[in-house]
Amino acid sequence: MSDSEYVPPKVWTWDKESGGRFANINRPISGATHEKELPVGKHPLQLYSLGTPNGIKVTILLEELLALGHEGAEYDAFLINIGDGSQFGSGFVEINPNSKIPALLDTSTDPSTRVFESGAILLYLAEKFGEFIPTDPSDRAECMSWLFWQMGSAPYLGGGFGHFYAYAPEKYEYPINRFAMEVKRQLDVLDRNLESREYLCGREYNISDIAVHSWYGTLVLNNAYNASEFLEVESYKHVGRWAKQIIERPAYKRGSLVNKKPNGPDDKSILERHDASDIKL
Ligand SMILES: N[C@@H](CCC(=O)N[C@@H](CS)C(=O)NCC(=O)O)C(=O)O
Repeated sequence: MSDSEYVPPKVWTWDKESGGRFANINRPISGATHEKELPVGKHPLQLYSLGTPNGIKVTILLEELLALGHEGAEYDAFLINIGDGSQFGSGFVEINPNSKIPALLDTSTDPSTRVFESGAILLYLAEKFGEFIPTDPSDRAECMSWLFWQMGSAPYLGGGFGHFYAYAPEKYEYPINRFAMEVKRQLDVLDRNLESREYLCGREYNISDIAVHSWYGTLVLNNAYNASEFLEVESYKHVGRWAKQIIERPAYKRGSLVNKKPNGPDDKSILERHDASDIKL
């Protein structure tokens, strides 16, 4: 426990400096901070995103769809730099009033269709192309269950554990304990499910695997928060097996490179994607 006890004031006030690594972008108000039109490329699908776990869900699915030959899944992926506040530009806020990446504009419909929330984007694309989502109602329900499980669970991992373990200005024992326990419980939920199933819903890879892998697969492969030892992620053997299997998929390899700043000369990450040839593997 911390030595100094915090006593909440009667009315909360905004302390601009208190947010740790994200102090300069987090605000208690929504809406645009500045006028900025979004660029529009040549393809049917316009994605405005960043290569975070929520962002790569969409580019991985798009690459899977393209690998199956769906030309309508061709996309322009524009970079939204959340570190410099681009999510608060007026054009972005028009397609996502919640000011968070990813956001998609489907220009093949009349009028164009906006979609925000990564889970909603996965569902929209899976339904549009009739892929990576089961048609049988029971199987579909299982897929939806794991998809929504991810959407409800990941904030404990990212906003809770990741924030306090990796980004908060100081290490506080209480929230780290609280969220480490929850994340380990979530990993155990996944591990027990994957003990008897190849993928989350059985033998078919679907959008729920894409969604869950981007957070929990990334975590067990030690690509998030440098917390693999702390959380003993190797003990979740079935999650580890599933996570390693998925990163071998060509579409995963392609999609996970998009909207990321390359980290050194051997890193094939790309800031924007406007053509299949932009990804060089
Ligand atoms: N539930 C949303 C969460 C999206 C989200 O949190 N995006 C983060 C990056 S991973 C973001 O844009 N943060 C910017 C901000 O909070 O201002 C989704 O799944 O799409």
